[in-house]
Amino acid sequence: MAGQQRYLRYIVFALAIILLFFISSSSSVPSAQWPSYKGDQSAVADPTTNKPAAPLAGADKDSTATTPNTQNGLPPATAGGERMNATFVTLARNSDIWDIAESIRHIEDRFNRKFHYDWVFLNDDDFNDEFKKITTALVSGTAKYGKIPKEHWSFPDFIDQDRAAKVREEMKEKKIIYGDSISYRHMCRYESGFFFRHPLMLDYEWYWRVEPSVKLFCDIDYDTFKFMADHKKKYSFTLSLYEYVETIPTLWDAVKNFTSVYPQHVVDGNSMKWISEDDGKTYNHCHFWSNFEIGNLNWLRSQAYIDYFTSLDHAGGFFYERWGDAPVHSIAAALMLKKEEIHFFNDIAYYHVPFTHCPTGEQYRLDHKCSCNPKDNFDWNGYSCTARFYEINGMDKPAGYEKEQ
Ligand SMILES: Nc1nc2c(ncn2[C@@H]2O[C@H](COP(=O)(O)OP(=O)(O)OP(=O)(O)O)[C@@H](O)[C@H]2O)c(=O)[nH]1
Ligand SMILES: [Mg+2]
Repeated sequence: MAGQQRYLRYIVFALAIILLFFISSSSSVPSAQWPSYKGDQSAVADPTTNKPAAPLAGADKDSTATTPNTQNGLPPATAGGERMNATFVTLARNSDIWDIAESIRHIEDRFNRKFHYDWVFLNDDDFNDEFKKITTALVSGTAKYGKIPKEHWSFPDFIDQDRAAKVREEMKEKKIIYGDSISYRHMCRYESGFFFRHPLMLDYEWYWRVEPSVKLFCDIDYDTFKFMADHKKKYSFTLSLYEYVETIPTLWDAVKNFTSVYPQHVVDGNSMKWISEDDGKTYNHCHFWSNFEIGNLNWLRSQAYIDYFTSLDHAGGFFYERWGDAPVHSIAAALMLKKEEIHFFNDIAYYHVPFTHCPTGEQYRLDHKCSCNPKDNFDWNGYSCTARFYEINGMDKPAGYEKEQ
């Protein structure tokens, strides 16, 4: 009887072992014994054609199949080296949350996940918890939230409210984009003259402006802030174009008034030729598109820039017309910086509706894993001022630019 029981116990034990073997071998979690793609080059698809790749001549079959393509990629997980005193800065409303989330993802994936620079968010209202929770989670540096003081986002007392209201009505009838908007005007004035003076921004020397729903199309494998510092740059752009004349009819008159009162703020060797075809008599409406900017905050906080902004502000055009911060910043950079202090970031592939800057040159685009269509590149289009920037600076246009015209 005892022998029979022992026999039964052995059978149960053996069945349990067999059962365990089946469970472990059918598990979906790969084990250490998971078969590798060892040497089987044909199993790996070529991402450009989606066809099986041909084995690489002389390559180590064991490693090429699974080694990620990191050639010319971003620097290591966290880039070492000197850090700059820099931050991203975004002006936004709570309702912009998902559009700014998209922009942050692009900037982080293509650049900041390696550098972890801070991000300052500014708003004329309080940011709500949802906005803060989502953006904090997305930013790899420290996210900071600031409220704009009322006096930086309201009508100055020297503005005639009735006159401003009449202008908005007229612009609405003429169907000028944002022509009837009060908040858009506060936004343009704030970006022109105040964001760099917000208490949160005073801690930094460099900024990169980011707007909702922008995209980056290529890896940026170096520190752009350090590049600016090392090369003595103060302002930069990716896209340039002609401003909508109806929004700035008297801006150039206000600029000329400023330069006559403060001739000392206009520097020798500036970019006047970029913004005027007649040595300053008239403005040709070229401007850097300021929804993207990497720049130096100390320049914007300098006496020269503050005098410039204050002078323009008193001319009233932020409210009696619809002056944008793009021509305001651009004219300042063109007149108050030396030519060499303005940088065109050909390598930052960028989109803000409706224009794209896609770097000219196929090899660059391949090396930096760019996903933009070169046909969308705006640079060599007749409505862009970038060719003019190359010409006045005596720069050679990138090889192949003619094909993109
Ligand atoms: N806090 C706040 N931010 C604003 C307001 N209006 C615009 N902004 C922000 O200011 C920046 C510029 O505004 P946009 O609406 O993008 O202006 P735009 O680029 O000329 O026009 P779009 O083609 O609509 O992008 C963006 O970062 C906006 O989020 C506002 O009333 N309050
Ligand atoms: Mg925008």
